[in-house]
Amino acid sequence: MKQNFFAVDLGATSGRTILGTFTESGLELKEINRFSNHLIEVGGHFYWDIYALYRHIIEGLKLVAHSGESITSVGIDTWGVDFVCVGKDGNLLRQPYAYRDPHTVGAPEVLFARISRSEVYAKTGIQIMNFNSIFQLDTLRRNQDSALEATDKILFMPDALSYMLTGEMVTEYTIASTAQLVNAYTRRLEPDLLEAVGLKEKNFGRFVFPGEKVGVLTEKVQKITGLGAIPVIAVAGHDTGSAVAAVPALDRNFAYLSSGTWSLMGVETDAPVINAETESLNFTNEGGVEGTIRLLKNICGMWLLERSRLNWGETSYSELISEAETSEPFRSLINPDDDCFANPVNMEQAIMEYCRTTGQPVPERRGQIVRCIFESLALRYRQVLENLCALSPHPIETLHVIGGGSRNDLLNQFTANAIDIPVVAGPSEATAIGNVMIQAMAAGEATDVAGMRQLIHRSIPLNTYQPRDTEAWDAAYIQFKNCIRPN
Ligand code: LFR
Repeated sequence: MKQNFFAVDLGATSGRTILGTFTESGLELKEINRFSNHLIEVGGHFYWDIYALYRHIIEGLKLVAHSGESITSVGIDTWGVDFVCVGKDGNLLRQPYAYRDPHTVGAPEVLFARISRSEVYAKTGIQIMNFNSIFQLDTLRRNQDSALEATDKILFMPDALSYMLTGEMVTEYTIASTAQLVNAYTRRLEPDLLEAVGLKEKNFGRFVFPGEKVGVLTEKVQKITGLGAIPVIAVAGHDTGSAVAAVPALDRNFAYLSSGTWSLMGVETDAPVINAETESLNFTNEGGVEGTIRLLKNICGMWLLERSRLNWGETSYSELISEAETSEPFRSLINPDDDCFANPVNMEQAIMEYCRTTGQPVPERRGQIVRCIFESLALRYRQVLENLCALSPHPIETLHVIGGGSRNDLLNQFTANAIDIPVVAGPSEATAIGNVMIQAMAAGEATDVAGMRQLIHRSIPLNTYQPRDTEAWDAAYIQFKNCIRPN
């Protein structure tokens, strides 16, 4: 019988549900619903609306039920690090804080007074970013946050939504690894780190790995959706973990760039790579599927454009890209990872201000802003790739760009030019595909990731970009390095 896998893929600015089915010709994906996701600012803090996300998932499930299609299982992936507190009675205690909330600025240094930075990094291999759950939890603890004080269980976003659907509480490994509370070697929650933030293992759900069953839809959910007791599978709950599982590579000699709100650039390894270099360069070792590790770095990605675009009404991406294409090259550059771009009130102004204070021409037109963003991203990719080449256990011959950003021809070409190796772009729905893959493996319809990658390689159209104008990009790289100011 034909098996349909219902993938829920939630990003920081938008979410979608997708029905994935394997056919003779490969993998077929049908989008069921797509919706926006917003940071909600209340009293100077930023939250996510988990109930709205839940409602969209229910809507998606209903749409499939009404269409008469069957669903074999459901899997949920989301962005990393954020979580909800659940009380003893099973109720969610507050909407989850969003990782861009400024309450964690300076939080790592406060924690490191009790447990050193090197010890935290040596155990987890996770790059220090102030929004990692460990720092969020420590901030809430210091602030005597009422939700944390009343919490019985902490559930990460995908696990919290699975809980709302099934009533079962789990802690899935890939999403937990983003928290900086998992030991990279034992692949379990690390008691010393839990203790450092005042928690115990009993404050988390049953620990599971991708492919394990969370539970089945509760009777209430069955009733409102019109579906049966369908299993919910823990996929790679971390979106980047699902996306990288779907890189259409046939060997290991590649780097990937998972391109969405963030640009995640890295390589896949069989074991954690935790040493003095990875620590000083602040590279992360996130947990992946089939025991793999993603040695990568977060780069501020399409967030720069998504946020700038808020000032530009309904202008389409293709219009903005063509305006960038006809703008002057290398007029002004920014460091995409400068702190000033983390959550500015006005992104366009923040970019202009950066150019002004670094003595560069200030972009005035939209096309100039967009060109500045794309060129700066491509040059930052080059910088991170240089580090990766030194750290990676494998040679890097190709860059696979996956995710929504892989549809951006201009940026793909800029990237190939900047890094001077070929860029292979696609699939753009890598995260949903990875999510479906893990469900298919759990259902016995697929055997392993390598086989799935071959299938994606065969059945999804990919575009290759060869490097061009490399001399001009070499000169621009020097210009880029000169415009970087200390964070
Ligand atoms: C991408 C992502 C990144 C994570 C960031 C914040 O969507 O999951 O991997 O570092 O969001 O959670």
